[in-house]
Amino acid sequence: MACKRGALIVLEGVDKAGKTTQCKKLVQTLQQSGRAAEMMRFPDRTTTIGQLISAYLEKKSDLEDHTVHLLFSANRWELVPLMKKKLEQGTTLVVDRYAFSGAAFTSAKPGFCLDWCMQPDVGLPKPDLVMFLQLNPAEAALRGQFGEERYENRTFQRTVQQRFEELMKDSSVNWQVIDASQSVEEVHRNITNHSLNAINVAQNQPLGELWK
Ligand code: NYM
Ligand code: MG
Repeated sequence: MACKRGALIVLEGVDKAGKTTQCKKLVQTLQQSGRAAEMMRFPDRTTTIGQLISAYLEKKSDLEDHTVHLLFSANRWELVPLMKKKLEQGTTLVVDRYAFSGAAFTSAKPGFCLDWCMQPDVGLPKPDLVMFLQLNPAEAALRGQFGEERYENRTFQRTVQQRFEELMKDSSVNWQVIDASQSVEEVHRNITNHSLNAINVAQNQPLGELWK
């Protein structure tokens, strides 16, 4: 019998919501329960394209806005063969940001509409579950200062949050909103429950295509 496929699970949210911490904890819990699971993150700064993106985010280089948007998308597409292979082998992928960050961040810039920003990512492997870690700006501020990278300021993040809210209206995507103001352990419990459910459902379904 062919092995059952892994689930594609994505965590999204504005900066400081706790995505990275929760991705790591989820992978650990899944592995401890005997399930194959691996973490990925976008941008993946290790590839050649990822290094261009990283230099841009660190303000070491300037890139034209459309260009960097397409690089973020290309950085996902270049990893699609690997993602598909792992999923087919039965490994669940826990992904820190995906196409939703791509569309939300670029469309928060003047002159960009959400629809244009979504197009380059149409047809990517469709997540079986997207959890949006919801944290209000006041709460996020309590978690400390933003870093030095591009986009890490309050006005921009407020617009990003609005763009995410637009994206969450799309019922073709399995969105779950998680209250990220709870304790790390409480958030983790919520995320684990949703994930186990998604893993069960996904194993009997073909992988979908995003926004198609
Ligand atoms: N970002 C992330 C984008 O602008 N477009 C994308 O497609 C993705 C995946 O990069 N502020 C932004 C959001 C973040 C920044 O992410 C780097 P991280 O998770 O801090 O490395
Ligand atoms: Mg960050």
